[in-house]
Amino acid sequence: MFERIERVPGDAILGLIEAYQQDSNPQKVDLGVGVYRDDQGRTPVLATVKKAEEQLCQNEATKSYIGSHGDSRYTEAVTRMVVGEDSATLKAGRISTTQTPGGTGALRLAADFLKAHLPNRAIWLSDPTWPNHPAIFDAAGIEVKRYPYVNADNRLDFEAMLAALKEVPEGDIVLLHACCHNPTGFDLSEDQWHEILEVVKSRGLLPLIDFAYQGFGDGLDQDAFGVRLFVEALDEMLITTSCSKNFGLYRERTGSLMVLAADSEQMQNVRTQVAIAARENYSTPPSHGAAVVAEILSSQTLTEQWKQELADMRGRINGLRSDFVAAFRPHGLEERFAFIAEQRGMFSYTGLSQEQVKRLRDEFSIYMVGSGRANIAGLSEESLDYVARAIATVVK
Ligand code: PLP
Ligand code: TYF
Repeated sequence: MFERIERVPGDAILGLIEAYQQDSNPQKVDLGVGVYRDDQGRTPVLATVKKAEEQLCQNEATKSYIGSHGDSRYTEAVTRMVVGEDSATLKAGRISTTQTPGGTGALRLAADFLKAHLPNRAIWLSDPTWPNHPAIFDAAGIEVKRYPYVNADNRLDFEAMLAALKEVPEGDIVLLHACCHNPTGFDLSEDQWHEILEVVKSRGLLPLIDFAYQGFGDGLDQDAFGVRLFVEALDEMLITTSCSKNFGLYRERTGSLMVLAADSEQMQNVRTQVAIAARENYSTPPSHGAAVVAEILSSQTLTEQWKQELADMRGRINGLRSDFVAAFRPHGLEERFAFIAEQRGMFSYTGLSQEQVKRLRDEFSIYMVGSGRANIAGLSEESLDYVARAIATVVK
């Protein structure tokens, strides 16, 4: 029965991990998969996560299932972190939060919920976006469409984005990246968020904001600007979140789906349907990562320490961005690559072609995604000059 099943290439981003591991060049540099790295190229467990785990190990009383919506200590804490302590929408009981297996699980849960209850609506994604976005919505049976995001000069094309959104049919779903846009690193300014909001309102669109990098751009509150603006201005929207990056919990699969409804009555109705979608998908979420986050966010001391760890990660990335631009100076390319310091989050769309990316890999053992996306956190003070020189070579 399986003889007709064809082999397919795996995820291009994850495939880079293996290719990099097999490269024996001691100068090799991994700018591929989006995980944070320290100056030694490691992705260590955060100290606050270790402490929380020790406490859990001592105190955890059961491994019995948690409910479909997960651990309320976790969901309440992440909701406050995302929408802010003073959110009127939160106080009005209009937000339902469900713990999910990572941000990816939240996206799939959102997709299944939307497919079941709002059929025949397309979802609009930025072009480009994270490749798993179209894959997930397509797999759930939702039609995927695109709005432009960058222009031919590799800059944010806000005018084109806005113009395209003004043409989206009423009631369609629009996916927006809250911050640290993957793969480009280009984020919306506060004014631009306001402009998008006006279009969303006037066309009656349903926003789904993917918030996978809170705290990796400019700060926990700063990165939430667009999300909070929308949460207080709209009756209905969805938010997917992830603790993979900001708590470094990648493999523990820790995320959430938030659904906003017009009033608390509708929120409760929606909530029962999200639970059904979860049950049909994976039943109940894994516990450990969310328990760690709850442990940290319920202790003032741990929270302060975690915020410092997060600030250190963010500071290292933003420092590398300006140092990287400076490393292009001896090659006369500082101006050409100045945009790297303006981008936010782990990723930079470098504007390099597929061919140039291939040369970097073949001739210099520098690995980045074929689209020209580089994980800035994969650089180190030691490799900056080597990478800048290699890029100077392939662009000349
Ligand atoms: N959304 C975006 C844009 C991402 O880049 C990622 C991955 O890192 C996710 C969602 C989901 O991440 P995870 O499933 O690891 O929490
Ligand atoms: O874009 C990235 O590199 C991260 C990690 O299937 C990732 O978001 C990449 C591919 C994938 C899952 C996670």
